[in-house]
Amino acid sequence: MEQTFIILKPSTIQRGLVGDVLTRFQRKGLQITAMKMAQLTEAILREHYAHLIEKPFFPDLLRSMMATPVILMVLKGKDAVEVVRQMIGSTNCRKAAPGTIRGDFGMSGQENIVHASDSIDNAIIEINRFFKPEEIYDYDLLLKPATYAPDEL
Ligand code: IDP
Ligand code: MG
Repeated sequence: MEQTFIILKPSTIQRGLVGDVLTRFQRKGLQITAMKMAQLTEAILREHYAHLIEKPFFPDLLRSMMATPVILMVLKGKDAVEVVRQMIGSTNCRKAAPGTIRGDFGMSGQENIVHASDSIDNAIIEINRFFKPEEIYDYDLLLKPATYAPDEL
């Protein structure tokens, strides 16, 4: 099954929303296969946000992502990359649809609660950037037969 990479951003830690966001992913039926707290560095953020380095807001984005430690996660499920992108909503929380994580929990374009991989290829790159193979756990989710039909497994 597909895996995707998530960051619970510093604003989520500061605002006490870690449990609420995590609950949404778990209730959906996604499996947590890796999770840790880490202080991100400028070097790793320059890799992770390479597509944004030339943007005027990049220095603010760096400061924001290093303001506190973050929580890094890998979530597993059928079509997990697309499912999670739909769950988080549009980049700007003020434009994100109600019912999405950003639409329900945020008011900002920058302080937008959560990062999630935007493609299967990027998910693989990002998981490898932030996790060692031995930090990702391969275990059986006992509720799987109640979560999926046999032909979806
Ligand atoms: P995404 O997080 O929805 O994939 P990206 O375009 O990859 O959006 O941007 C990465 C992060 O950079 C966003 O989540 C947000 O924190 C920040 N960001 C993107 N566009 C803006 C902007 O116009 N102003 C301020 N911050 C932005
Ligand atoms: Mg992105």
